[in-house]
Amino acid sequence: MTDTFSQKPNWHRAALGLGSNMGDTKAALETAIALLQAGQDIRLTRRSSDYRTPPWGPIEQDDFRNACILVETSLSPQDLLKRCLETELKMGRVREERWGPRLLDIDVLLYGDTAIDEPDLTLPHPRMAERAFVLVPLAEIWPDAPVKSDLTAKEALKTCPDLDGITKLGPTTSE
Ligand code: GSY
Repeated sequence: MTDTFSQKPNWHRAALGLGSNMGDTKAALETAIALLQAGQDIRLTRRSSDYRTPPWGPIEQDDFRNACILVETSLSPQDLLKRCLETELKMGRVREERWGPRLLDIDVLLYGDTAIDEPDLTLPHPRMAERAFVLVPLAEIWPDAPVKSDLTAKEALKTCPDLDGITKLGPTTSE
């Protein structure tokens, strides 16, 4: 299906989620966003505030810094995912424990209104409608984001169970 957002032919709107809970998390997100835009094929159009979010999952670990960005891209969804993984590796990410601490995580959340179900890529991102650490920043910059069929980010937030403990960080907050 065609994304009607972009004025440029063959460019698509995508939403990415970023998270970090190791080292200088503020710098990690800033550097990742800069690296993603370094070529000619990804343009940043909106960036959410950063949020301090309690870790999701069974492992006890530090809080995360999470944010979402909207981009326009001429990459395919698969190449956009590849670029996100390359960016994580460039920034020194190594294979971590599932649900464990991480230097940087970049998830492709949405690519226009495209639905994909492949072994390495499912769109819309299959878990985002239940994760407050994704929904809160996403709803800030794109309240009507279609996070599930017939459910927007703003609507999903109303029933999202884990909103407690999420704090919006100011632009100068380093921790
Ligand atoms: O799925 C991304 C990595 N991650 C996160 C995260 O980004 N934020 C929060 N709050 N918890 C998380 N658990 C994992 S794994």
